[in-house]
Amino acid sequence: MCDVVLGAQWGDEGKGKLVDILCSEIDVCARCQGGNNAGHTIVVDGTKFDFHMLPSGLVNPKCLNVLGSGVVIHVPSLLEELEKLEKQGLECRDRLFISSRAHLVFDLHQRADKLEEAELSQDKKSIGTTGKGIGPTYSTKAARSGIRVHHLVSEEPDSWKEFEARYQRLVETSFKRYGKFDYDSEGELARYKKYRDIIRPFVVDSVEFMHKAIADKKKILVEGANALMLDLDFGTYPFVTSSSTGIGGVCTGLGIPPQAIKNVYGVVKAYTTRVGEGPFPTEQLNEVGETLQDVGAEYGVTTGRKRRCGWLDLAVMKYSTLVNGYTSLNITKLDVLDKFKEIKVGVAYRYKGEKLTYFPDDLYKLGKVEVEYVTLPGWNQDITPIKRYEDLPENAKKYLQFIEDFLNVPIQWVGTGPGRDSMLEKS
Ligand code: 2SA
Ligand code: GDP
Ligand code: MG
Repeated sequence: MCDVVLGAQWGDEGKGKLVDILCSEIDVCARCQGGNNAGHTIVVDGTKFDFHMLPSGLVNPKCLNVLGSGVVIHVPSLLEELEKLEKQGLECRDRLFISSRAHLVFDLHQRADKLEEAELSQDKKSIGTTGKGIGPTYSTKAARSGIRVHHLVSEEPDSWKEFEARYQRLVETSFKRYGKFDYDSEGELARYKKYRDIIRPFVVDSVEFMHKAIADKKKILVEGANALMLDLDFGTYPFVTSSSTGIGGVCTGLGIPPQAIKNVYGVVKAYTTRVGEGPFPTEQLNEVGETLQDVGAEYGVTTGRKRRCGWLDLAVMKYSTLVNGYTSLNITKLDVLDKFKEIKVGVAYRYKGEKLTYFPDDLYKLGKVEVEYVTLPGWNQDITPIKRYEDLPENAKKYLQFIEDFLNVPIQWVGTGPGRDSMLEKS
């Protein structure tokens, strides 16, 4: 059976940390969507590991790691990340498996990403992407002109010729769309010719790999990247990423049936952050937001951008719970709220004075809602040394109970710091 870790808000909830902790008892850790736009920071005994493209399960030496067919792969970044992790002492090469069906991200896609953003910015409508070529790669995938890993590593006669032809078509389509720009396509092709042999040993049919692992009763953990509110269908479109970041992406990105999924862990930051543009109803453009940003060290792991901050939004969480069906929650970064005298929680939206009973599909509406808040007392205590849930201050427990009651989903873990040992399990 597979368990799944999913981001429940706008990302950076601390999924990587939970994945790392769970992976001590996991045989296979798999990513099903996204690319190196993701950023997961894991802290082990004071050493910080940053993951972008690779699964966080690599920190655990016994865990095998898979990049599924729904993932998009920028080969040079993957190799760079691999080398960096190896320099930090992680033996990764024998434990990494890449789906032959995954699509390749070329530098070309990254250029297109930036050109697209520049175009949108003229009307002040940029998405605030990470610039990693994610949108353009999923676009070429959907347009059926993308290039997959098996195209790169094939040893069939003429396969390299076919790869070159597909690549040239991508370049030409891009020139048609954005106008001809200066681009070293020959240089890129030459690099890919070398990557063929480097990448080939990692490549597997991930459908076969996953189903064998299921049949062998291996413990599998799926690591979600980004989060539900960035989902292409269910997020705050168009201010979203271009993959299925919710529960659906697990099946479409790994080729496993829903019956194979057991627990769905929703990772929820005790407040809310968002990086990039788009509506954010509980955002605090004031001292509260600045304190959350500062105390929570809220900077993008991939781009270094400051994350926007605000109160926990349970209207978002209610919607996210509906779509993903969490079986339990991990509330993270509770320690960041330690010094607040009062803590607000968004519980509902009003539009034109009327309470909304659903999460708005239309960004125009979402941008205009008024948030109804409940104010809860803070605990004004450093909770970082606490090692048992029972020992949390009463007001912290009340805050957590409020979330649990509102969403009707049990809280299983509470994060009180970035390290592995700063995770309280609720019995
Ligand atoms: P993209 O690059 O096409 O996926 O961007 C589209 C939107 O998705 C948001 N997005 C993210 N939001 C939070 N965290 C992400 N990962 C990095 C991190 C981000 C960083 O862990 O900090 O370093 O800036 C991530 N990746 C994509 C993005 O901001 C756009 O709103
Ligand atoms: P992810 O994308 O969901 O994996 O999250 P990120 O790694 O992008 O961002 C979460 C950040 O918060 C990382 O720097 C973590 O080390 C840190 N973090 C995770 N859990 C906690 C926690 O409970 N408390 C504190 N203070 N930091 C945490
Ligand atoms: Mg992140």
